[in-house]
Order: sequence, then structure tokens, then C-alpha cells
Amino acid sequence: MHVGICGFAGSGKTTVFTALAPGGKAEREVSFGNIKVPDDRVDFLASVFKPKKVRYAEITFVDVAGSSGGKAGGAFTPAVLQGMKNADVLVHVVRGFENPSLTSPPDPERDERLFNDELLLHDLGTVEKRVDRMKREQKKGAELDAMTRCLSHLEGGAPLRTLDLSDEDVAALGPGIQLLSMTPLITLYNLSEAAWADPASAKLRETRREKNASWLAICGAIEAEIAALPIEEQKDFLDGLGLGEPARNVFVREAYALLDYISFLTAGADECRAWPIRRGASARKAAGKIHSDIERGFIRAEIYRPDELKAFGSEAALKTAGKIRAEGKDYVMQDGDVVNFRFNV
Ligand SMILES: Nc1nc2c(ncn2[C@@H]2O[C@H](COP(=O)(O)OP(=O)(O)OP(=O)(O)O)[C@@H](O)[C@H]2O)c(=O)[nH]1
Ligand SMILES: [Mg+2]
Repeated sequence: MHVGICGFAGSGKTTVFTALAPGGKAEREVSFGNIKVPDDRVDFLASVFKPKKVRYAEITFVDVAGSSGGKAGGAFTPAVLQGMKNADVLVHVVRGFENPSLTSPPDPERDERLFNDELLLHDLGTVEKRVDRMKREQKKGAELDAMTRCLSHLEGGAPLRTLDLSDEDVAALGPGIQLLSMTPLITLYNLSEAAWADPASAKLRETRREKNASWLAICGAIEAEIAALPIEEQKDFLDGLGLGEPARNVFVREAYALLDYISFLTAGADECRAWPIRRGASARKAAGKIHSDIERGFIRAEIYRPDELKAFGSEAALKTAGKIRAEGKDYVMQDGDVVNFRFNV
């Protein structure tokens, strides 16, 4: 999963990047950072199988603006656009603290609105141009239909992620078109400690969280400091501040929920591993995540749950007790399924 961190100049993008992906590397203007997705099911499997390798799902964070930044009220620079277009999910970092190098006081709701408007305007421009050209060339068909639906949705002031496009519609739009408001978006208010402690902000956090799963607030500067500490010290620090867990963990859960990702697991003496997939994916599709040969030669999936392994102690015991299910290619994978694929090559 690629997460693009974007937002206006001086909103704290790099600070948030450091908090979410500690130890990330700057490459030219754009910084990349990988984190492993914490997963206690993988930890449990590893404790049973004692494998040579343990692999968690990974998320790549990209500090999209690099050092240039997006300007409030201005169009996105080409480098920023490129970074945003490559992301599976965008994180809009919204400034909620006094930044001495900026003249305007923080106004998160204004910045949130401005940024969303910019995404819309960008898409509107792209779609209008495309529709005009297709009409001029008297083109008809699925692409024009999908494009026209996008156009009227955008003209109504709504982002494309709220338009119900089928897979066919998206395919009809073509791989070349890059529409920013189609990408799932997490709005992240980056608050100062004072703003965080303000009762008004606590109330806002409560009401917004209830309404909107894709909204988060953090204290970026504090989280970045915590992330830089050795793991053992992080917990004490978080407890001291009355924060339950690092923002990174909360963020990962939100991003998974928003993209509707789940993980299935594989376990053996060589490797215990989590594999992220879209919810609703079939066993055969899941097999393809591991290797296209396994998808092509799919025979069946042998599946059990981590809890069953806990109860029976070993895979062999599960087998003897007849607790390992055989599922066919159309079985819908469930979060946490431990799978052994049988296949022919
Ligand atoms: N008080 C406070 N200051 C912050 C916070 N986050 C960032 N800052 C400060 O704000 C300034 C800008 O932060 P950056 O993380 O560099 O912001 P940016 O969005 O990456 O900036 P550009 O890349 O230049 O657009 C720095 O001086 C940070 O220390 C925060 O949560 N609280
Ligand atoms: Mg920066």
C-alpha cells in the first residue's frame, strides 16, 4: 500500500511522515519510508512455527511535497501531482498549530476545504478537457458515458470517490487518466499540544470521528518525537502523555478500514507471513498474491483460524481432529485465515 502524504506548505507533512514512518529515507525531493503493519496473529504463528523468517504486511509512506510543498490557494506543482497520482490512499495533513514562518493563523477547516476544492478543480479541468475532445471527435460509448457521469458529479461539487463507479466504468475511463478526487483520502488534523488540549478540539474530535472514519487528529510534533525513541521507551512516554498507542498504529487500522483491506496468513517452518488483500477476494485471487502459478494451478485452499491453532497446539493436531477446512476457488477469504494452497503446475 502506497500512502501519499500531502498538504499545504508548512502544514507538518514531513513531521507527520517522520511520525508514521520513522527512519524513512529522502531521495531527491521525495522521501519514502516503509513500515511493517503490526499483526499479533503473525506474532502468534511465529511463536508456534518458529520460522526462519517473519514477514508483516508493509506500508510505504511518501512525503509527496518533498521540500517544495503545496501552496495554499495555488495549483499543485507537477512533482506534487506525480506523487499524489501514485498513491493508493492520500493523507491530507492540515495545519492546526501556529507556524512562525507562515503569516496566517491556523484554520484547519478552511485549509481542509481549500485542499478539497483544489482536488476537485484539478479533476474538473482534466475531465472537461477530455469530454470536449471526445465530443469534437464525435466519440461515443462507455468511456464517454463514464466521463460524462464524472463531469456532472464534479460539477455538483462532490469528489469522485463518492461516485459509485463500477469496475467496468473505471476500466472505461482508461488507465491514462489520473483523477485525484477518486483516490481514498484521510484528512489528518495536525494539532499543537495546546489545540489538542482545548476542550473545543476534544469535542470536534469526538463528533468528527463518529461521522467520518476517514478523519484523524494527531499531535504530529509529539508523535514524531515518540517515534524516534527506542521501542522500549515509547510505551512509557505514551503512558505518561495519556496516549494509548502511537498514532502510527491507529493510522494503519484506519487506512486498512478505508481501503477495505484484510490480511490472510501463511505459516510454516520457513516463513510466517501476512498478505494484504481487498475484502471479498476469492481464494483463487488470494493465491495469485503469492504466485501466479498457484492461482493458475489452484486445486484447493486448506484453511484454519489462529484461534483453532491456539486451542489445538499444532497444525498436526488440527489435521488429526479434522479441523482443517478444504475450500474451493470461489471461497471468500476472511481476515486472519491461515491458508495452505494446493496447486498443480
Ligand atoms: N507545534 C507544532 N509544530 C509543528 C507540528 N508539526 C510541524 N511543526 C513545525 O512546523 C514546521 C513545518 O513542519 P514540516 O513538517 O517541515 O512541514 P511541511 O509540511 O513538511 O513543510 P514543507 O515541506 O515546507 O511544505 C516545523 O518547524 C515543524 O517543527 C506540530 O504538530 N506542532
Ligand atoms: Mg516537508
